[in-house]
Amino acid sequence: MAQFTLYHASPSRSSIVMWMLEEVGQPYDMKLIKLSAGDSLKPDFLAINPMGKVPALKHGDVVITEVAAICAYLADEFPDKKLNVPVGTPRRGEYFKWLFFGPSVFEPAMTDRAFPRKEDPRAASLGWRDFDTVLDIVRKAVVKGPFLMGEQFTAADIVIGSGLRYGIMFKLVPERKEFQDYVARIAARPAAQRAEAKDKDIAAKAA
Ligand SMILES: N[C@@H](CCC(=O)N[C@@H](CS)C(=O)NCC(=O)O)C(=O)O
Repeated sequence: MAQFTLYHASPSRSSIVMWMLEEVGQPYDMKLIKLSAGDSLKPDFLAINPMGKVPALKHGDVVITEVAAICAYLADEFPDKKLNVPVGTPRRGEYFKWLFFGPSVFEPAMTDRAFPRKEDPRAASLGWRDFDTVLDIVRKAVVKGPFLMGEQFTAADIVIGSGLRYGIMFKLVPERKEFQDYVARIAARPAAQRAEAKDKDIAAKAA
């Protein structure tokens, strides 16, 4: 039995964690959760993640949920892979900024764009700005390249880059060259390709 078990619905946000697991190169077992069959809301899975959402990653007796938390955890767990910015390095602050920016700013702003509200909430009470402003912040960060932290590819690229990939796929992020170039750079990584191939294989078997 591998030390990690990924609860995965293919394709979904848990595909991002699969990519991260491929980056750290650790063996992992996979438990497939079929969202269309309501698996995520069944008691067995609710015992793993009471929110009934994938991904969840089991490491020994510990269950970790939330994409960005899992990516940060794995990056710190395997520092030899150089996917984190270590404690004691001032740039860890910027690295953390991007890890948190993904789920707490980029994703909610993109969701607001995808599902506009009937009534605009008070901007000052939201933890994020409008999608165009947020996207421009991401654009300025990726245009310098090659990665968010410069020459070093980190878990933050997996989090923010996956948001961009999905955003482009769902036509929420404009197909601008700077986004496409960055996404192509990270998607070409062997680990990203392995994760994508595994998702294709799962989809083919389910068809
Ligand atoms: N905040 C969570 C979001 C996870 C999430 O929304 N997962 C979706 C799949 S992409 C899910 O499990 N949906 C099933 C459902 O809502 O029943 C994270 O970042 O991990």
